[in-house]
Amino acid sequence: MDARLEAIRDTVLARNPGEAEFHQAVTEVFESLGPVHDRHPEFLEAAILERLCEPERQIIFRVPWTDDAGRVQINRGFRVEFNSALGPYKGGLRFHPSVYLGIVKFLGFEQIFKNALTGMPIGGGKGGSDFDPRGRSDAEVMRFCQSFMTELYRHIGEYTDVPAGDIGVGGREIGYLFGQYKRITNRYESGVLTGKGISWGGSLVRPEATGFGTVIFTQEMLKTRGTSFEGQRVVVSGSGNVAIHAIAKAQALGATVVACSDSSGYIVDEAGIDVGLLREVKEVERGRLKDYAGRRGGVAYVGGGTVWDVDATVALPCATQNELDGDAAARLVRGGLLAVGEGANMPSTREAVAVFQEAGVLFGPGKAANAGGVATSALEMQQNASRDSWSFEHTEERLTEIMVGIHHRCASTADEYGDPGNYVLGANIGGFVKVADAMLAQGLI
Ligand code: NDP
Ligand code: 2IT
Repeated sequence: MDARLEAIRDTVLARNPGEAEFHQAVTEVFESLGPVHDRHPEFLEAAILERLCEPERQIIFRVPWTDDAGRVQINRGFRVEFNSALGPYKGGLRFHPSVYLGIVKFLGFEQIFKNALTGMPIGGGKGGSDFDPRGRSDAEVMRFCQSFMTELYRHIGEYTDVPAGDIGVGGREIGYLFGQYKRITNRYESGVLTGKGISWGGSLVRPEATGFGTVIFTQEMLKTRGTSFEGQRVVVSGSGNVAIHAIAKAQALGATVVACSDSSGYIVDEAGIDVGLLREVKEVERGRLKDYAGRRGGVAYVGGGTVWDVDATVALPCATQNELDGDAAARLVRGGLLAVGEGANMPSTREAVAVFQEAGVLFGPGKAANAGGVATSALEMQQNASRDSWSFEHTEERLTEIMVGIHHRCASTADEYGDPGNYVLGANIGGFVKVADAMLAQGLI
């Protein structure tokens, strides 16, 4: 890492102790930014990096609620409003027991650059709670969401901060959150949240957008090697929102997706995953992958272990951060891996990324490859602002244009900085320069 940037990075780490994922995300971005600061010394003079790493606002709050047995439960809520240079803070809410400030800050930091890459007018933010929705009834989830919004509402708004979903937050949760916001504020402010239901201000394609976008981005990478998804053997991790739609799109483009996972294990379905059955089990019944294996013949269920033991030509990590380490990366490379498209945020460790890059594997980092979700959220905001709703075809066309555009921006930035094919460099520099220019123009704030 450039020595000037390393000194700034060390100060950031010391100021934010114990936040390992935030440290990792900052380090990874800083490793790309040396050449930009050679060309733009004004960014150093204006302390752009120091400012970028300090969130504009961090909100931590108590979320009290009662469970179905009448017992009082207390969770912790977060919203980190990281950077508003390009537009209102924008980013999802994660409900998972692992959530703490370091996770919210890593996600919020990544979101700044991701949102910049989309070309849409959105800043970066993220939030969530250590609430675990697993095994909770709808009524419990509703009471939790209502309590969460009873504090959050005063910090958000269509021109201020626009949350959406992430792990553990899907259409059901967005519905309860929107209902409580509307009740407290007495405003039908559609643009305050995205990922809404289609009859009350949601956008077609938003549920599919992250997974579809990841596959579109990966297809663009494959094209640079004269190939496509046709005939590829694909492994996907996770079996939630992003994974399901990545599987569907990859198979629509002619690939066979032979494996996917949840936090308990993984399935191997050599015939290609039956997306209809997967959605029935995961989305309708809120069941486990083990149930999928029980219902479909010829499927192996492996409890525990790692889905990255299954050979693939294309890997799409769509579960969570640091789920694919250096050893797994080396195994995948030995098995004939051609490309990786990150549907999740920071799923590959820094060691894994190094293994992929050294082996010449096409590697699309999350902040570029999974930007289709937030980009379609911005399309939802456009529809809300104009009180309009677009067709599936039109919206998917916009998503495709945006993903092709992000691929082009990353690839051409990597070329410009003398490292063709390095999408990590292209994404980090491409996102950073846009935000840094806006911050310079807006003065010392
Ligand atoms: P979901 O909650 O719908 O699904 C998450 C999936 O990942 C589940 O299969 C879950 O398994 C698995 N998973 C979660 N945490 C862990 C863990 N600690 N260890 C192993 N498996 C785990 O979330 P999404 O599909 O929305 O999100 C997946 C990833 O994509 C996240 O990294 C998210 O930040 C990212 N992302 C999401 C976007 C969106 O629009 N939703 C946009 C861009 C990125 P189990 O059911 O067993 O918990
Ligand atoms: O990580 C992400 O980009 C998301 N969870 C989606 C954010 C959004 O505002 O749609």
